[in-house]
Amino acid sequence: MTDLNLLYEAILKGKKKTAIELTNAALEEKADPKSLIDNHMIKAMEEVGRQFENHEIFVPELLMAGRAMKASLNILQPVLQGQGAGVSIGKVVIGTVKGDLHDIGKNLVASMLEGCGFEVIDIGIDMDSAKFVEAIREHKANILGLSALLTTTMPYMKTVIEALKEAGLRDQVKVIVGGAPVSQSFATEIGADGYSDTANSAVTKVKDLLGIL
Ligand code: B1M
Repeated sequence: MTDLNLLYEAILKGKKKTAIELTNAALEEKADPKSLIDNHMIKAMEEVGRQFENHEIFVPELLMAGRAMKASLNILQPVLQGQGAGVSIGKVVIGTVKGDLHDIGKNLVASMLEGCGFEVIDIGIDMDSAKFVEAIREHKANILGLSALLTTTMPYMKTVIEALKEAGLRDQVKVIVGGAPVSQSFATEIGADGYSDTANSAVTKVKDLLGIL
């Protein structure tokens, strides 16, 4: 059996190749992808964040850990997405807001939503309000998901909500916000419809907002 502590270590130390090998091995042994993510991979990123904050590691190590995490997630995402194949219970446009390059959490939220039957249009990172408006118009989405990981970029979520109002689209979409510095009180303050702190609870929140639960 694969020692999943080694997966935690591989991501923490930014060893992409090892992380890929261990993820593949765990999948072959029928490990649950959600459990791998929640119990090992996210925990490694939390530790990376702690070490970065304490100046024990620096941006290069942050980058390497991020790459190892993404490589493992890339392997797991098709499995998560496949769990909801063939159905569409709603259309979600999702992206990370302007100035923010963090996408691991956003990608995870997108995969979980897809795995639960949503059609997801992921427009990427560093997105300005015009891009969000354009995507909602084009895809006629009924949910907008905004992600931000920096205290300096989260205020931009409000700018996007204001842009939706100006474009006359605010009543057509429910807006859900998330990311490490975001909170329920911030979501309420900026006029978002929902907030969630994890990818799993984002699915429940989106269903709740659409009255699917
Ligand atoms: Co950066 N970074 N980073 N970083 N980075 C943080 C966020 C930080 C908290 C680290 C720290 O100091 N402890 C800190 C922010 C401090 C602050 O604002 N208060 C920070 C900083 C400072 C920076 C730079 C400024 C560093 C520098 O250059 N000096 C720089 C900024 C770049 C930019 O965006 N303009 C930077 C850069 C980077 C990398 C590019 C190197 C890399 C990102 C790689 C990538 O994403 N492709 C990176 C990483 C890896 C991190 C940490 C270590 C890990 C983030 C992560 O992926 N977590 C992070 C520390 C931490 O968060 N503990 C940190 C795992 C992921 C699964 O969790 O993204 O929180 P998370 O997503 C969760 C939930 O938040 C939620 O669900 C997800 C799954 O459960 N969620 C949603 C997320 N989005 C959601 C949307 C929803 C609902 C739920 O609805 C739509």
